[in-house]
Amino acid sequence: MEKRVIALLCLIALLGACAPGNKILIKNEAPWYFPSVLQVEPGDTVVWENMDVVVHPVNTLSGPEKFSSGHFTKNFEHTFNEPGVYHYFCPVHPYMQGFVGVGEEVPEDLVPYWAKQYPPETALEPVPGPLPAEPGVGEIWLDAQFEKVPGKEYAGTVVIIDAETWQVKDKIDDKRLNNPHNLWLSDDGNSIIQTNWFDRYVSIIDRYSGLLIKHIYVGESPAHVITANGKAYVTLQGADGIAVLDQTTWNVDETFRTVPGEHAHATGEAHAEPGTGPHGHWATADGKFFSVGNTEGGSMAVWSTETHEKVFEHETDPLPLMSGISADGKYAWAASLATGRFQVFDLESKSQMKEFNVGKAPIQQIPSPDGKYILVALTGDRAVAIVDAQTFDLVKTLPSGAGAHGVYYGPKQSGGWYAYVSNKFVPWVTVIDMDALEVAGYIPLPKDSLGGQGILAIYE
Ligand SMILES: [Cu+2]
Repeated sequence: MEKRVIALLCLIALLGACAPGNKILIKNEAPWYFPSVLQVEPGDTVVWENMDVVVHPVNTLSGPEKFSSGHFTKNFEHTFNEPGVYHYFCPVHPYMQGFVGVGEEVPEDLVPYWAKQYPPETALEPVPGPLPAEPGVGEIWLDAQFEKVPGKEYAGTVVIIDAETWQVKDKIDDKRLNNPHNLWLSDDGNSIIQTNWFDRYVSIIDRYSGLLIKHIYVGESPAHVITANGKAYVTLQGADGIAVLDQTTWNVDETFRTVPGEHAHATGEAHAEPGTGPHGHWATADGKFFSVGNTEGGSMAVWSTETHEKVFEHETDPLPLMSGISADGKYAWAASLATGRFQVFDLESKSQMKEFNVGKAPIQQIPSPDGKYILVALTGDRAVAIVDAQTFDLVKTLPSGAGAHGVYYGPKQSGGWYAYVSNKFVPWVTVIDMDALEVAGYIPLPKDSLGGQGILAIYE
């Protein structure tokens, strides 16, 4: 055969192999983009096909040109004309990160360890230290959001730890749990309210039997949940809203929007504009106000639970995954996943009063029950920062684990508090002694129970 013919056949064969190769599938399990690193040539078109039920916008973090898909539901395509390396992510679930190398190879060290392979190499790290010497009280419920269970379609389980023995005593793997992200105790202490971040439902779980007793439609990408005034407030990150649930009937009383009018995606339509993407929130002690981080919109806002009106809003650096508020409602704060900038707002004068760098990639920023400190999980530093809640000075930073994410507090048996810190990419929970401000120990998890995000101590 002539050399030219062979070359042509090879080219046809290559094109045949290339065409489906320019597709990236989006799924609801790690590493979310299949493949997470794709090589193409200038002029090639790449198609993202969303296999999941909720939206995953494609936004560039860095690259020769920037683009943003908006809230597409099924397919999004982009033609890459400028050569170079493109780093993109999902602004709703920011650990979803992928790369397109256009006529250039993607440098290995640019790809985050969790996007490279799953489970990541950190999952094999040995637990760094012993169990806490002093027992805690009650139980710790942990959302192992990435855990895969054979026969269960969606990722995620809820792991229950006995805080007196530090042993895992149960695991909830109901088939309906879909990327369980954040959880809260009902006011009567009988139920756990569990969000399913890659779905449209909130699960109500019986605290004692661990059975899922109700599965309620709330809307796109329910992220965090808190309670106040007999209600549960659930942020709908993909639908730009807050669903208000009655704790007696578990019906959705109403859903108010964090953008004017109805969100187009709530009706199942795609739309081009990015939303506010409300994610993590926190309420005052009297339950009259809560503060929320608008992850996609790059701001924080304080809402009245009585009028459902926004009483304060301020810009933040990109990707604030949460905003907290002091028990007395005097101060609110938010930290940026992208820059580590921690901003504090005086809600009386309605202005920013302080800012500082808290560390790399902060996520939850939870005030301690005694009001003394705010613990900030630093997913990028694998650490947790302790911030003084009166002066808003950074007190110290303690090691936690890869993907440090969530914080919650539970009592020590002899009095005082422990903080429990979840870590997405290692199988343990870090325990901080809030009197000594030191690591008290580590709670090992089953090796597959990765993805630790929402964490809740139940001790009443
Ligand atoms: Cu997403």
